[in-house]
Amino acid sequence: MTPSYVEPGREFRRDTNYLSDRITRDSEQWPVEPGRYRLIAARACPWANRAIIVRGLLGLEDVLSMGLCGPVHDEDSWTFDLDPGGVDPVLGYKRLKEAYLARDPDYSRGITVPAIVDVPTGQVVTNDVPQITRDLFFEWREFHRLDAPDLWPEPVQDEMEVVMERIFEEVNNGVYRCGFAGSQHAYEKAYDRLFAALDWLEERLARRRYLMGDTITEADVRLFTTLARFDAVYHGHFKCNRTKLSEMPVLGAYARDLFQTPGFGDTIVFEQIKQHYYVVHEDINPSGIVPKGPREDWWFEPHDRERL
Ligand SMILES: N[C@@H](CCC(=O)N[C@@H](CS)C(=O)NCC(=O)O)C(=O)O
Repeated sequence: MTPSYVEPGREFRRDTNYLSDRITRDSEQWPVEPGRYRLIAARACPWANRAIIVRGLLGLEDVLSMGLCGPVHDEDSWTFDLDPGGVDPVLGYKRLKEAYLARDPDYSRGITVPAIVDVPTGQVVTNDVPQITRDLFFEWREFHRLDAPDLWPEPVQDEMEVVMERIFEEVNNGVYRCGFAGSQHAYEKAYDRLFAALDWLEERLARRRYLMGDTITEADVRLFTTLARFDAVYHGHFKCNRTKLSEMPVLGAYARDLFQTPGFGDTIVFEQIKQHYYVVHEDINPSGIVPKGPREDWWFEPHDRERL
């Protein structure tokens, strides 16, 4: 039986209970160690996309390897169907589930990406989305490339937390709240909240190139992964259709600016993104048909954001 994402009559509720061990410099069990861990992601998933972007921006590719699951999955969740023989070459697994069960044979919650796996034991260490990128920045510093961006600038950290919280609640999760609403009322409430937040961002970004000012931060990474999927998936599949991203002048140009920045657009594969949402969420798209559009050339148009 395929899973159902909509709970009839209810607002969408996200499971944010994670396997929350941390890989840190001074951890006895899970110390930062080059070559020891493997990030498991999927190009389709916005939460995994954050980790892919941050790993790349910080230049951690040589110390933290990455495995990628294919875009579609069944009730047993993510598989390594993109790899030769359908097996992750490092972990030897066909399914990500095997790494979760290696950690806890009774594991009964979501088999989610991103997840970081300890290669020697084959166990998931963490699938804690916000903590993963935070730790890649603060705990793996010794291994960052020399010109790595400062994704958490000290002077704006407090304000950044507030901005990121609102972006998570209203935008990153807001699109899911629209798409998986279990009643007309829940959907309309979710839609209003989402577009109120996008209007706030449209205004905020009219005055500055990036969310926190002149430089790219973690907050931009978190917003980008939702915006990148907006017209391709959320506008139609999740019914977030007051306006397309491409119809919002400021937010659209901001998203294109990031997309054209090395480390952002090059992580996006629209075909996999569309396949994932339109095929996996059978309850809201029973035909499983994946739309052909929208055209992708919009992403490469000039953005004129340098003037800010
Ligand atoms: N559950 C995490 C985010 C990770 C997540 O939901 N990933 C999705 C893909 S976009 C997933 O792996 N879903 C698989 C499943 O639920 O079976 C959160 O709420 O922050």
